[in-house]
Amino acid sequence: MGTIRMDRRLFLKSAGATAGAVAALQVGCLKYFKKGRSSAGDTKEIPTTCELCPNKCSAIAVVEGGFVKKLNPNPENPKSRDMLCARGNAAIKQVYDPDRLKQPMIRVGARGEGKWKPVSWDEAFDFAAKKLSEVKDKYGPQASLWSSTEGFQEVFFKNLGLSFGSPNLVRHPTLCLASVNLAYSATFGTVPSFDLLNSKFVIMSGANRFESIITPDTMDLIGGVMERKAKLVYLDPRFTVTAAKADEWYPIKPGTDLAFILAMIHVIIAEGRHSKDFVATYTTGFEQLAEHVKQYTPEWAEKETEIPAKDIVRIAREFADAGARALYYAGRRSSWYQNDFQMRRAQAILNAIVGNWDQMGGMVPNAKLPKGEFLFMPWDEPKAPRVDEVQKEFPLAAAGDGVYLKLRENVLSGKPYPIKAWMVYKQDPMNSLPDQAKTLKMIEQMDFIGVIDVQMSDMAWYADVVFPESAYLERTDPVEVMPGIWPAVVFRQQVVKPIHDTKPNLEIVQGLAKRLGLGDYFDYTIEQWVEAEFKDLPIPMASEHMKKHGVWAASGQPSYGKTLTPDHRFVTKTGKIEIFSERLQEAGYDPLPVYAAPVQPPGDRFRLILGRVGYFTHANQSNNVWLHEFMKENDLWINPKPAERLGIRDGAYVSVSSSVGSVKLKARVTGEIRPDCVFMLHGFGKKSKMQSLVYNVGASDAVILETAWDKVSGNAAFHETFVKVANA
Ligand SMILES: Nc1nc2c(c(=O)[nH]1)N[C@H]1C(S)=C(S)[C@@H](COP(=O)(O)OP(=O)(O)OC[C@H]3O[C@@H](n4cnc5c(=O)[nH]c(N)nc54)[C@H](O)[C@@H]3O)O[C@H]1N2
Ligand SMILES: Nc1nc2c(c(=O)[nH]1)N[C@H]1C(S)=C(S)[C@@H](COP(=O)(O)OP(=O)(O)OC[C@H]3O[C@@H](n4cnc5c(=O)[nH]c(N)nc54)[C@H](O)[C@@H]3O)O[C@H]1N2
Ligand code: SF4
Ligand SMILES: [Mo]
Repeated sequence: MGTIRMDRRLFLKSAGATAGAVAALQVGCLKYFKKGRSSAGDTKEIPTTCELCPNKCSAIAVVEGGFVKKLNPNPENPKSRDMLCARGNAAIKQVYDPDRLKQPMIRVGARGEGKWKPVSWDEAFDFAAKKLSEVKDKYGPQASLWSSTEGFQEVFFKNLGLSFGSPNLVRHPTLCLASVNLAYSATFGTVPSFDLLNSKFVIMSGANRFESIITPDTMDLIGGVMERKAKLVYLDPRFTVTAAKADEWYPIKPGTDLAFILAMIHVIIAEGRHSKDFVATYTTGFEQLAEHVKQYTPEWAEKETEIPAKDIVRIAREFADAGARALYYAGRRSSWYQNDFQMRRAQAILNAIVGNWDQMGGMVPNAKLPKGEFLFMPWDEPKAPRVDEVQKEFPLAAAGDGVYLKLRENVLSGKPYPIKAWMVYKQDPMNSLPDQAKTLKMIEQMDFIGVIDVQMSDMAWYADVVFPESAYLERTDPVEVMPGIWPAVVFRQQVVKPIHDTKPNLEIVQGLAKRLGLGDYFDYTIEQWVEAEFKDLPIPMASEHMKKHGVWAASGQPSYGKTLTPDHRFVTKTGKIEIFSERLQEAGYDPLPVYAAPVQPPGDRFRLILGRVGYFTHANQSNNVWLHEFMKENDLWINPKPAERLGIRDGAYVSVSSSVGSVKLKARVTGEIRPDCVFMLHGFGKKSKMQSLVYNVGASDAVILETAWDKVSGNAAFHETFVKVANA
């Protein structure tokens, strides 16, 4: 493919209506939902915290006659900045969804057959406790797996797993951001925030902020970078909404961002444009870096990335000239390639050498706030080693979160020991892990599966017992402190009483704990828990304030530069920012990022890449009746050139096959993607008949994605699958 550098306006003209319309719809929907409070006679306005994605935006629920009528943004939150997105607004439909889980259920047919018996909570608890105890008696407590995704009540679930005696808690980070977090920690000793509001020059490697919403970054990109006319350079094999808004978009060859970054470093060092004082005072290993990047010329990188060398040189110069206010933005979902850690490390190093650390408009270490703790009765630490052998295989990874895909391999092989029970909280491994057939095998070999969810997810569909949690608008959750440039505390409180026979997670955990002989560890109420947390907050009358406002933010401007004193010790081995990392070297990894060209798909195949749209979160909101209006079925983006070669017409059904599975979905023939890759959204092709709008509609990418992971962090590598596309 030839090299393309697209000016945004030019592209919109040439691409016709589609890209523009999508951009307008998605960004427009942010604006549409932003303002407008309603009020009526008996109306109550109750502040709370949105739960529909990890951002934790502050919302104000308008309640009339016991019903949530509307959700408004709460301007007091500096992170969500008076914004509630389309999903946030549609949370109302989570409560009043006819498909939602309304009472506990026990499976009566075969797993996945969909035959359920509605039962009382006592029956559900007795059944699950009996099964968990049987597994514990036969195989030991370590034979139980406790998997979950972040959420305010996740703590109770994790504590149940630990007090049961299992070391095998596995969380979402190695499906999401483990490699980027580890790369920045390895370099700076911490994971910073990015001050987009004040930056002058931003480069983003596929961090699609106008659709993959992260607060405050998405708003800062609009209010900071766009309005101040700071420059945004965006690399993505797809023309996303962020590409449409960028000053320059490069459809980079997938998997080659590391080459682009190394060549930028090459140019900056060769031309002496790095921040010499900063490098000398705060970093270690610059000389090795200078030597190392000599090989990575812009001409070489052009061949790898398909971005013209002259543009790489110019971007490197502009970036270095913006200095402390230039940002190579980290991105969040870094579950891309098997060398993801090293790509993110190179970004961190590039940021370090222009001296943007702890500067206005640069990377800023997060300010934190203290919070009280509820003191519960402690239990003995689980004795067994983890089943995924994290410490041995991934010595630098966050052991407490586990390495999900390695864990699945070990569970399937039964080594180092068997896992026979699986408890799941707020997670859908059927759609969030690659290779669904493998996940199904893992399910098959379990003696017991219990799922706690608000809807009948595909994972719940294969469970033995389903515990319906109350929706977030129906419950009070633990207090959350959000570190950042503008740190804040948020509180989620009950807005309406549960309308069905559901319970908050704490009560589900307590019901199980009592029957497992672990009741004493959970002998408290949510009110006692949150009051203890309010205690150490730096807020006068914290409890009253949080109930009345739902959020508290430190006032005043961020204080930049606190760590910029020559005697400051970074939390790294040397106490400096580690450009060259001895720690990585000792663990057997490359101490400086080394480029290896990604394996290319053979002639008749395409690389499958993933991403998001602004109106769904992951795989879990396509059945929300309001959000469903935005998209009723997913499709496969394919470039017109290969489509023509294969005789594929826009809107026709195609089969998409990999070495592990095959799916059928509609083709979207579009110039908004490179010819060597295809793209599909996840969250469709559900197996659960209780997701009636999307059951068997469209396709799930989990069926065709193959298993691969990043070597250092263990993060899933979701963009390493090659697929064949043919008319169905
Ligand atoms: N194919 C593919 N896989 C991916 C990704 C991708 O883009 N494509 N993205 C990856 C990333 S970045 C991430 S973070 C992970 C996310 O992985 P998951 O957390 O598994 O993703 P979701 O689809 O959001 O599933 C969350 C589940 O929680 C349930 N839920 C929602 N609210 C509540 C609640 O209040 N209480 C309870 N108990 N349950 C609730 C939902 O109904 C849903 O079943 O997926 C990763 N996997
Ligand atoms: N609306 C919405 N917002 C969300 C979420 C959601 O589900 N929906 N999920 C939240 C979560 S948990 C996360 S982790 C974040 C994820 O947000 P991001 O970190 O922005 O990640 P994605 O949007 O999954 O993928 C980013 C882009 O990478 C591109 N890409 C693929 N391969 C390459 C490559 O080799 N090089 C480059 N340069 N680009 C490539 C894809 O085309 C895609 O557009 O979003 C968060 N915000
Ligand atoms: S970004 Fe949207 S879905 Fe996520 S917390 Fe904020 S309002 Fe809710
Ligand atoms: Mo994520």
